[in-house]
This record gives sequence, C-alpha cells and structure tokens, in this order.
Amino acid sequence: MVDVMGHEIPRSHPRYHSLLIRERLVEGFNKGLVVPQGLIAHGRGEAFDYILGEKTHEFALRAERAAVASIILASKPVISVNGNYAALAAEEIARLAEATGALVEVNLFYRSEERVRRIYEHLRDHGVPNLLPPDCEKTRVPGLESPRGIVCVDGIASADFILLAIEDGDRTEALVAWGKRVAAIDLNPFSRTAQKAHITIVDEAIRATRNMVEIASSMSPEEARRVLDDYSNSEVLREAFRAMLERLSYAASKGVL
Ligand code: PTJ
Repeated sequence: MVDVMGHEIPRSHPRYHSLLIRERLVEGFNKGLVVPQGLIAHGRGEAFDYILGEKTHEFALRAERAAVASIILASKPVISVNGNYAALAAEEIARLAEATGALVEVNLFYRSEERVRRIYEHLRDHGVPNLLPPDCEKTRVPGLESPRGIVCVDGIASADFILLAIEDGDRTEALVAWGKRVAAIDLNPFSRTAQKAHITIVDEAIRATRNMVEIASSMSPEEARRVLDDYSNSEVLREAFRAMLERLSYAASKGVL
C-alpha cells in the first residue's frame, strides 16, 4: 500500500503505476507547477498510451535514439520543460541533462513569472544541472503573441536543437518555423506537435526520458551520426499509426485487447 496525499493505492491495483503517475501530476497541480489544462492534457495522453499498450515500441526507441544523437551532435541543445514535464519527470530530466550536458529551460504555454520560479525551484531541488535562471535575459519566439512566446536569449533563442514534451502545437510550429531542430515527446501522433516536429517520440514522457538517459550513457558521436543518417520521421509516424491500428483491429475482431 502506498500513501499518496492521503489516498492509499494498493500495489496490487491493476492500474497502480498509472494511478501513481496521476497522483504525481495532481501533486504538481497542488504545488502550482501544473495548470488545470495540464490535467486535461494528461488524460488525453493516457488514452493514447492505453491504445499503445503502455509500453515503449520499437519505433519510439528509434526516435529516442535519434533525439539523443541530435543532442550529442548539436552545438547548443536545450531541453524545454513545462509544468507537466517537470511534475512528471524532474529526476529523469536531471539525469538526461547530466548525461548530455544539455541546457534546461522552463518554458510555459500558460506563463506567469510565479510559475516559472516554482518550476525552476522544483527542477533545481531535483538536481537538474545547467538550468537557465528565471531572470535570464529574454526575447520572443517570432510569431507567438503574449507571454507564451517568451524565451531566454542564452537558451531556446540561441539553441540549434530543442527537446520538448507534452507541448502545445502552436509553440512547436513556431519553434520549427524559427529554424530550430525539434524533437517532441507526444503520445498523440495526430497532434500538431507530433506532425510538425523533426523527431517525434510517441511514448510516455517518463519512459521516454528514462530510455534516453540509458541511450546517452553509451552513444558515441560516430554512432550518433549513423543514427541520424538512417532516421526517417515519417516512417516512425507511419509505424506509430500502424501499431495503434493493429491493436484496435485485434480488439475489434476478438472483443479483447
Ligand atoms: O505548463 P504549460 O503552461 O506550458 O502548459 C502545458 C500544457 C500541457 C497544458 C500545454 O502544453 C497543452 O495544452 O498541451 P496540449 O495541446 O494539450 O498537448 C499535450 C500533448 O501531450 C497531447 O497530445 C497529449 O496526448 C500528450 N501527452 C499528455 N501527457 C503525456 C503526453 N505525451 C507523452 N507523455 C505524457 N505523459
């Protein structure tokens, strides 16, 4: 039995892991890291993960390898972290930034300086290195109005590669249009983020980041070049849709998954 904020979750519960992750997000919401819209976004992600069988598929692993390869070969890679990603995967982000030397920037759709500071402190308390401070010099992503376009001059604005997760499509599109190479972790292959990113990781954000830490521990620059030469994002997206179709076809014919 694990006690999460007064709710007891028995380890034997068939949805134990999913419930634990959910509680992590609710805790993030109560601490002011996650916005209410982030809870809705999480539910959408869960639905796609359910269809995918809640595991990392081979096509996702291929995209995760390509994202790590891109970080290794980039001159200035930045991991962009929003409220959901911070609440779910702060430890994994710390290990990925440590393994690769990538910078980490808090970048929010529903931006307030108070939330940026809270998320920054949450990441710092989880040992995230290379963190851009909330008072970094700022500029704007071209084409993004309002505070959601604010980024650090020494971070995303001057990055050549950005890893983001659980992100809104509008922002992903604007970063790509700005000339950034973008890898996106998004369980929904239909989303604008998934469709617009150069590398689409159709996997759950915690699992994906853990896998990337593992991959980063042994990838050489030569292997990174080979991985990127062989990579096709449209193939990865096709396989993600095919995996969903196969699971749904099986369920449609047998009545079970
Ligand atoms: O913290 P902020 O202010 O930057 O706001 C963050 C949210 C999530 C509210 C904002 O970025 C947003 O509205 O995102 P969307 O447009 O709902 O897109 C989120 C995408 O992430 C959806 O396609 C979900 O299916 C997907 N998703 C949700 N949870 C996960 C996920 N993908 C991977 N892992 C997850 N845990």
